[in-house]
Amino acid sequence: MMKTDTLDQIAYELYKAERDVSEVTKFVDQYPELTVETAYDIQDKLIELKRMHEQTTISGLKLGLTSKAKQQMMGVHEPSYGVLLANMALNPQLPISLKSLIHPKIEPEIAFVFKEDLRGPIVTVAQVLKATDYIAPAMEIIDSRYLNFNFTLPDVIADNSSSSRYILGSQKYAVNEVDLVNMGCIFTHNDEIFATSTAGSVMGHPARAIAWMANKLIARGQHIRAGDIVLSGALTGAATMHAGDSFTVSFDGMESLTVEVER
Ligand code: 0L1
Ligand code: MG
Repeated sequence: MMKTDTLDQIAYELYKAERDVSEVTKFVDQYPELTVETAYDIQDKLIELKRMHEQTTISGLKLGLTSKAKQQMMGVHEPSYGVLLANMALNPQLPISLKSLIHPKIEPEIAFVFKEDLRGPIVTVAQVLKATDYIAPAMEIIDSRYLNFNFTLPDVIADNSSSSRYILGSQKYAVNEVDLVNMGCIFTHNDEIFATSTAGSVMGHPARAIAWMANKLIARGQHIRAGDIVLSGALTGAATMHAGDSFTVSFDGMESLTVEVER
């Protein structure tokens, strides 16, 4: 069992790393007893710190590590989740400044916005779809606070699953307007194809990742709330961001979403 003071201290170090745009080294080296469950306790503390100091509110949740490729890379068998805050939302009409980010990467996602609460422990894909108000193309900027993105599963969970910023397209789609298994996705970087994928690359169906999360959250007394935005997991690998870059995600049947990085 790790002491509460230690959990508070790790949460504060992660908060400070983001605030000061600096990196930390992974905590499992120092605390090999750090478990996934304890890491979610640290994540809760980190979110409380950010809400208090940044005067912001929770806007939703994100899935991470949903692709088999990323899970194998990290030697884990399950995804992770993190919390989205209102001040992480960026407007796609405005160029993105990298000034406050450490080593940002960007990835295409499908956002689900909920009209009903969704509580585990036996949430199904059908229930996720029924509780969804609309979906929208999205991108997530991930910016691990760990040196060189070097971490284990508990480390990354404590660090709010590397979440940093998110961008939603303005068009809304009903869940039955597109094929959430076979829908193609092309992710371009400076007009060159960076990667292609299909919606089903996220655990066979992005709503399956959300069902997994709803079933995990209830064990911590938490749930998806009406109004929440949920990023359901990356469809491709993440692209490193540099000044002047442009990124576009085009999903079959949905309006494409482009973001530009400040020069
Ligand atoms: O959203 C994600 O898939 C990121 C989860 C954490 C892994 C990473 O930082 O690469
Ligand atoms: Mg992501």
